[in-house]
Amino acid sequence: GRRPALDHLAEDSTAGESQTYELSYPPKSKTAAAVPFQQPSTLLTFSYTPERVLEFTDSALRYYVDPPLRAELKYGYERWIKRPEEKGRLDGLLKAVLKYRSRVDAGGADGAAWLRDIAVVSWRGVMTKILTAPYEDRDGWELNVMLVDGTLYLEEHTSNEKLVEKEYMEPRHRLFSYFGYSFESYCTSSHPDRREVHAEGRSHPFGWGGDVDTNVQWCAVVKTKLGDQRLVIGGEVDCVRERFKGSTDTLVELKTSMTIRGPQDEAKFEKKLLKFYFQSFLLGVPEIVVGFRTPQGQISTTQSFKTIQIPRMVRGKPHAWDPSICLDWGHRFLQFLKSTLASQTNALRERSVWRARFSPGSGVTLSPLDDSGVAEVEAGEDRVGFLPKWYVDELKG
Ligand code: 0WD
Ligand code: CA
Repeated sequence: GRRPALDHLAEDSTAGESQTYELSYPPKSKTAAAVPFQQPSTLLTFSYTPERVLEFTDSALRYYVDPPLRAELKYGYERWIKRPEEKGRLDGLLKAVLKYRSRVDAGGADGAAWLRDIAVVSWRGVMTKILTAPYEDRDGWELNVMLVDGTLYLEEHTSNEKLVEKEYMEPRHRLFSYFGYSFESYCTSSHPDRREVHAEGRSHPFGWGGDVDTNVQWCAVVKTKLGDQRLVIGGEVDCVRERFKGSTDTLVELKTSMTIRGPQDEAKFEKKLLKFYFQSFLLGVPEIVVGFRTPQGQISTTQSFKTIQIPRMVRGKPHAWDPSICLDWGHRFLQFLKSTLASQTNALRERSVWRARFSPGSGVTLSPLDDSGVAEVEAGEDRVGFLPKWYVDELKG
């Protein structure tokens, strides 16, 4: 059963598999100590092809172009090639980490010492959820957590039921999520500084960047530091402003949002800005272009936001949030995971998987999975917990 959250980590009195550790709900009323966050720098980039094959190229990289006026986002919906929902596996990111290691070993990149002391490896989406938890009052989340050679690995836990639920998204919801990808198509081109030129056969609306295939993604892997914790974070990047030479300066995030028609809409948007902010901030993406749309999916205006200026914009507003609260919470949360897992006796530490659960309004619990829980995570695949065996072999080898 649940107990009230404590102010510091506490060990459950019951022994064995049922032990649960808790971290109190992130405070948002107090001011937080400023935990510094280092400007992220790119380790490498990679692409997923239409066949969903990961390659270490920039084949999926897109360039920003201004979208046409009043773009219709529902265009092409029937032709959307939708990637099936999948568990939030770290495989692609881990492949990239090994690739970077091999470049370091070959002398082609520096940072051998740095690589030996990584606190956390995860997707940017996971880190966004963690950091924005102090202001999350609706959606809970669950993570699978492992500590291997002093590094925490975090993946989002998606139960099989949840996966099925996501796959059979409500038609309306599905359309709204398509609007986002459609906007990306209108805003990007595979050639720098020019619009997509389409082959004969089908006449597309002006400025259409090509039909949507969500298998295709361009991802960046960055290194950064939260306080004393070195983080390796991977995430999808929508496009770049200028030719990409490795710097995050040119990265652009694209978003759609409902047109703001009153104070209520405005407050809602300011709340959303918290997620936009951290999602981009974590990868060092300096610019967010928002397409404001009608309920039917027509773009009315676009607005570019400088990521670092967003916190200032919301200060003093009804739905104000303070990023330092999030950074302080994130730092403490990661510390909590690491110290709890590191203090375990061997039996629980080796190949064991932990589950962290965040419930809005109550806090975080952390407990080891039992054998059937680990089996579910391994999904009958060649894994050590949720990590692919090839990765763990390489680490230990
Ligand atoms: O836990 C996660 N964040 C997951 C990530 C769960 C499942 C898969 N992934 C994959 C992503 O698809 C991507 O390959 O990991 C990689 C990196 O993801 P991320 O950058 O950490 O993901 P996030 O920041 O949550 O989302 C970035 C973009 C989204 O853009 P918007 O503007 O809507 O936030 O990735 C796309 C989406 O365009 N995206 C997805 N596309 C298709 N299916 C999905 C999905 N389930 N999740 C994110
Ligand atoms: Ca986006």
